[in-house]
Amino acid sequence: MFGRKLEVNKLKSWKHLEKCYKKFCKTEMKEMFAKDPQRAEKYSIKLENMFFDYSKNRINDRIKNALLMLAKERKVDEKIHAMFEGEKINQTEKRAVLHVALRNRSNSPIYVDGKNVMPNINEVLAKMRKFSEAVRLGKFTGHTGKKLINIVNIGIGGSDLGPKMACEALRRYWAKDIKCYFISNIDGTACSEVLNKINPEETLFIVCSKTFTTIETLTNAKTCRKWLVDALGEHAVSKHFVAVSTNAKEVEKFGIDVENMFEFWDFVGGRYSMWSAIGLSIAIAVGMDNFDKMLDGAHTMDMHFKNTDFSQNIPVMMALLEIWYRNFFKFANTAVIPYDQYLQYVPAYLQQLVMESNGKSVNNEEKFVKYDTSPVLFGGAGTDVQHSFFQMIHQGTSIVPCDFIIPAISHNEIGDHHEILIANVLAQGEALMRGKTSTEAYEEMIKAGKSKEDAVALKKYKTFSGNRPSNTFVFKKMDPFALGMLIAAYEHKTFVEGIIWNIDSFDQMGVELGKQMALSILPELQNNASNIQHDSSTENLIKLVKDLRK
Ligand code: G6Q
Repeated sequence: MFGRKLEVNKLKSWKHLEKCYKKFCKTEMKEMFAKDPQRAEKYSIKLENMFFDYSKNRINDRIKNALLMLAKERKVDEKIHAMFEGEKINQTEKRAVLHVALRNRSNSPIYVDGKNVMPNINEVLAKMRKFSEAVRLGKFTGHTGKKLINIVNIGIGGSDLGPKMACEALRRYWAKDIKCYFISNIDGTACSEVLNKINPEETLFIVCSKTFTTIETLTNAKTCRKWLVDALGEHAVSKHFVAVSTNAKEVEKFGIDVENMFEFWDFVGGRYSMWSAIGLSIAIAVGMDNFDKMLDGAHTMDMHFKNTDFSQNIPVMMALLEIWYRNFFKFANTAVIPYDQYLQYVPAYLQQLVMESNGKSVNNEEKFVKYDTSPVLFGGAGTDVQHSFFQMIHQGTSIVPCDFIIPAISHNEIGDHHEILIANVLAQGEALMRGKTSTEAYEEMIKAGKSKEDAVALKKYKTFSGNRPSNTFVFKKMDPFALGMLIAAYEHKTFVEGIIWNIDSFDQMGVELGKQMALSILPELQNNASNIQHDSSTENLIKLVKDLRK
């Protein structure tokens, strides 16, 4: 369906953007701000309690229009429509892409292969409500009748990062007596550290795996199952283990009753699955009403994305700005910095969303692309990261466009902490944009009492080139609705970039390669015969580790 023959970098709008780049790449943002008092207003969008300021970017109206032309030429609107209509836009896996159906609060029918998917989705949501309420109220108890207060999510990648990020983001909404834990890594430490803290009688394990064949998850689940059976006996399993999967056969084979299974579907990609039953840990921690509010927030963003003119469309503008930097300025990195401790896992979550979706080099016509795709995304919570990688953000030779995320009200308003926090983030954005000339640096030092000699010697080191872009998202408070909006905005941004780059954002061949390769070396480590020929480095390393483990 995406059978467009003209390569993206041959399009008229792309060529026009190349010209725009040549003409404007040196234009200073601070000059554009000085010339246009309306700039902040002009380049910002408000949606419900979310405010998106993109005025600190190296754009003007001409560039914005050229970027919008690119979206038009790439027929972004048609492809958005195709996703919402349940068309199989994941072309390599021949699947529909319907995380939007999971939060389709209007309940309007969405058809895949002629079948409306909404009744099944609603059924699972109802099952999640019933089960999460029973756990929270102590009506569904453990084998010995004790309340289940430790919720352990076992899963990896998309079956871990979303629930872990959202549970942490919404920590202040947790039921008082409930604690959530996440076991993802195959490293035995991940399992041990959790199991050492909890009592089996009070523990519910949620095994999350779309395929139910992922070695890390199954190994961790087996270890936890044994731990539970050793403590409480085989009969206890049905009271302490539930599964979330698309694969009932494997769930049963593992030893979890399918009655205790929450279903999801192959039209939900792993990294887009926290809105499905993969979010069960979130629902138990914060309650289904709050989970629903998160879905409401995401749906609000979905409708905005689907129905709003691109010039005022938050995810589309986010994507176009990134394309501008990635493909024309050749900026290879981007950073996301939430100024909210509870959002500390958002960068890790987005790392997967963005890099797994768009870290591709073959286009939808089976050709290698001749332009850059996904940037490297990194980040961390402010203000911590100001004391680590911000040196590079301010003065490094590579420019890193930043997204700042700020809740105006903290969940923990203590003294003036939050005002100091906000002052920091706003100062960062301003400093990155304005920079500091060597004359300013010199004068500042003289004013602070430095000798002229020292001030001359140091002024270059204290110069900041500025003109470094950032977006700022402001929310009233980071509640479930706001979180839903924020995450959905990034999902759609990623999708739009994939459309423009003409790649399939919904497969993950690289992750699958990793799964396959680990299995090929395992028998050798376990002294089982293998006739696989490795390179000499790998052979040496296998031998070294085996010797050390003797
Ligand atoms: C996500 C990826 C990947 C996946 C994990 C776990 O989009 O496909 O991160 O989520 O590999 O897979 P399972 O859920 O099948 O265990």
